[in-house]
Amino acid sequence: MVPWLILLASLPLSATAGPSKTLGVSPDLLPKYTPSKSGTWKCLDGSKEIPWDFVNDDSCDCPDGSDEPGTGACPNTRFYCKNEGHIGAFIPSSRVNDGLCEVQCCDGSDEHTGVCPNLCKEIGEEYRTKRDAELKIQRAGAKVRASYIAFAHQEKKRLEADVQKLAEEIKVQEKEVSRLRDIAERSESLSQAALEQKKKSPLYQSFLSHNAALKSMQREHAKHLEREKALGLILDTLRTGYNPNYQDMAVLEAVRGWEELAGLPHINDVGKEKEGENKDDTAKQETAPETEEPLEEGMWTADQLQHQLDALLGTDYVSLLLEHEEFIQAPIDGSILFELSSYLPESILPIYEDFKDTLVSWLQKFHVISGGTDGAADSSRAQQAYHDAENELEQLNTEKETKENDVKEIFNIHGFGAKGEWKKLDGTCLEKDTGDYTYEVCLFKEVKQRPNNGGTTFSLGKFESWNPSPDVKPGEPEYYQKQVYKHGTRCWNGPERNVVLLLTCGTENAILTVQELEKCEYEFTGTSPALCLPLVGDQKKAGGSREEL
Ligand SMILES: [Ca+2]
Ligand SMILES: [Ca+2]
Repeated sequence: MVPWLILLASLPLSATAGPSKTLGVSPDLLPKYTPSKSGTWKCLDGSKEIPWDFVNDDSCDCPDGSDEPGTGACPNTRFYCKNEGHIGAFIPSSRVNDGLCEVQCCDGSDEHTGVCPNLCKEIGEEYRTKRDAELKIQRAGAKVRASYIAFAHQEKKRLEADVQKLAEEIKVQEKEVSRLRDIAERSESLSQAALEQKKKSPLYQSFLSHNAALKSMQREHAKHLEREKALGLILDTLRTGYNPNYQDMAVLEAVRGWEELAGLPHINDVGKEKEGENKDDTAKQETAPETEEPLEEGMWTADQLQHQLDALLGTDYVSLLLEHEEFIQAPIDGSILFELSSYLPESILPIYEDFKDTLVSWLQKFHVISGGTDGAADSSRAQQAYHDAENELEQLNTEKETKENDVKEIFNIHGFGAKGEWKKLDGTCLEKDTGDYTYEVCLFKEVKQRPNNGGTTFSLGKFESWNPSPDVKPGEPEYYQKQVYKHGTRCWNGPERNVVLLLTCGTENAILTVQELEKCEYEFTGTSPALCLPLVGDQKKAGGSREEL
């Protein structure tokens, strides 16, 4: 028992002699800094066993330096300051007992007692106040961020609905293109002879006669209108210029007759009329010739005749004839072509059905073809209609593709973020007035510099990417803390202007500072709620899955 007592009593003595054996040891390694029963200790890398007394004896014994955590005796080792009341930190062991107080070690534990004051209480309090304020901002910003994410999902739904609508429109338009192509091909590929044969159709001939008759009527009608106008003028002259004192009955009768026909008051009454007295009669008289018999259904009014007849007369009868032919054509029962469908695999059937009509027309073409040239003039209108329809189809397809890409972009980590939190800010413009200039950052678009007192506005660059550093993984929070805008207006005798925008979490989208670090190299700082990640505790409270909705 006695040797044990001596040993126990000697331990605190040796501990007070030098620094504590665990000085400079980080909390995770503390359990490893205990002596064995025989009073020895193994270096952390296991390479050597040394007496426990050799730990922190200011002499390097272990190859990995692990026996000197609290002194600067071993090169390239770290010293841990506990910093009670604040947060623990590491410093290089070379700074231990060098006579200088380290900022990182607010407890002064890197120097002998009494050398450095312990400031951890004040620093810790200050740190916590600052941190609480930051957390408050982060919490508020995270709420805004959640609304951005909800927006991205709405936007995705909206775009997807648009895409679907466009797909339906495209289907309809494809059928239209196919129909018009068929007509155009038929009219173009028809031999002159075959076309002539078709033109012998009584229906077509009747159309031509109707057309010729209508044209003649139109011409005659125009002539009569001219003539009526001229006669009216003659009679008007007679009406106002004849002398009633001669009592020439033939003239008076002609004047009366014209007045009745043209709805005019008698010339002798014109002067006598007092305002309001005979006005009603006159009005009745004047409107009398305008009341015409009602039109039969489908008949044209004088106005339609004047404005719509030319368009009707310009009808492309050849296209109409071909279209009519296709319209009344019944499927040919028993033909090989139509039986073919029963031999085709199901996957090909819809395509086959779509082009069946075209195929029939082609076969018919080969059947009648005689090597003649086509009637190009007749088919030009059909071609035009076909090309117009095709252009429209192309436009629809482009629009659909654009929207499909937009959908993909929303949740792209290289674009608007994995949760689409940046989509809401696409094109949002933020301004910063620095006195001489106003800087405008349109997110994901362009940065501009506008002089406040007149002058040229320069582009400082167009959006290029998020943080391009190879050390930062796309999708990680750090990735979204930096935006790069490149290829702005070239500086005079210099490079193109460009901007690095450094962002942090904030409740507002704002540009805080603008600096030209080097010629034409700008650094902006700013804040955005899109960077405010939900606090871990808050996320759990909210069920954690809210963002995924
Ligand atoms: Ca040692
Ligand atoms: Ca020091």
